[in-house]
Amino acid sequence: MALDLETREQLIDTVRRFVTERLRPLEAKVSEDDAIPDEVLAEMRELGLYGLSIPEEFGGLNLSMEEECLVAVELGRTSPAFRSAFGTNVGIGSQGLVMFGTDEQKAKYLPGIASGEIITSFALTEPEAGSDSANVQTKAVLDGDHYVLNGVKRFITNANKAHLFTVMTRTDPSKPGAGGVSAFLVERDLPGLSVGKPEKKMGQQGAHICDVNFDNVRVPVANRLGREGEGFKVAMQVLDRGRLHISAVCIGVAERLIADSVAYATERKQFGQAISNFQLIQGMIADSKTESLAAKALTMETARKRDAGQSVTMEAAAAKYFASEMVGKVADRAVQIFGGAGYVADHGIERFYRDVRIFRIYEGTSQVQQVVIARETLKRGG
Ligand code: COS
Repeated sequence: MALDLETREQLIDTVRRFVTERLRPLEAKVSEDDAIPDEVLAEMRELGLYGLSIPEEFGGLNLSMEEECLVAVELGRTSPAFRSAFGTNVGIGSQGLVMFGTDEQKAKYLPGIASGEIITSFALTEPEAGSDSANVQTKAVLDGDHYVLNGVKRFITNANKAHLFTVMTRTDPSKPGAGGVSAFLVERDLPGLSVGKPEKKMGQQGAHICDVNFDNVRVPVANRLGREGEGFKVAMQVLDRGRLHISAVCIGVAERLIADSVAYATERKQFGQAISNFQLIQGMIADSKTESLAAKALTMETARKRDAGQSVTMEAAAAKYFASEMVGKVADRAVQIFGGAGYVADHGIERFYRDVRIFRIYEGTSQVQQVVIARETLKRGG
């Protein structure tokens, strides 16, 4: 349900101030320490950031998709690792439960997810199932009133902190593709579940991804999400939504980098004047601004369509594709405008350049988005 305009503005203003005053000064430290300070995580909980998308009856803010995207743009104006801390609770870690959960499942987990006491992760990817996510091999075999899970999940965001995983498994080995996949809510402390060490990554230090191993993990039948064989649909619908959220974050990062580039170009002098006077610099700023505005228009229009109840599989893929490629180009131009200063660590520009690279990969690579866009367009006949 949409907030009234005044409340929406207040929320956006609060998030903007938190980002500017609290998070931005910590960017270099978080990157160096590869950790977000506990007191900052506590403040995020107090602000309600873990519960942005959770229905009000369970303690969340129940934002519409458009509102969530507006907030995500604000959150994008700082290191993306900060958003990642609660991003799984807002998106891929909680939305399977919100969309497909039973009343009992929702009552059990959603209040803790909204408050941030329960951290969630989305466990789809496996060593042999990346873009081909219908190929999941993690098995769930029915045994009385439990399923027994065996397998490995890979690159799972926030797995090191998570209390609850949405896990896509194969319950029907006779169906090799999407039809044999079922989703489960799996609690972290079940015997046989273990989490690997955080991977060393190119960027977004402070956000972590790990393997999750299942060795005869007994999960109650009551924790199945949706029907048997419905797990792939759960994953795809969660991702349709998640892709819009990521698009909005990309726009926020782009706006930040454009502002930083403008500030630097205005102050930096070469050939006796500010480099912002040079048309070749202006050309880069104009391209970044134009592409960022286009990504915002597409993302917000798609969010409003989703709020109106329309299917946005194609449009969300298009937004994610365009926005993630856009922010890659904007980050590259920012390094170029900063020149040598962009390549060294002091201004944080090279850090953003590395941080944004993952946007073209996770929640579906650009190539997967192209496939989704083309398939849907062909289906619709244009
Ligand atoms: N919403 C609802 N249902 C969907 C759907 C969606 N967005 N997309 C697909 N489905 C359904 C299809 O309708 C189909 O159902 P039926 O068999 O009943 O017709 C079923 O799911 C299989 O769909 P499809 O044939 O398109 O599956 P593919 O194996 O060809 O996979 C891609 C399609 C590549 C698009 C999919 O695997 C994908 O998105 N991969 C990337 C996954 C990803 O983003 N990983 C990142 C990890 S999370 S950070």
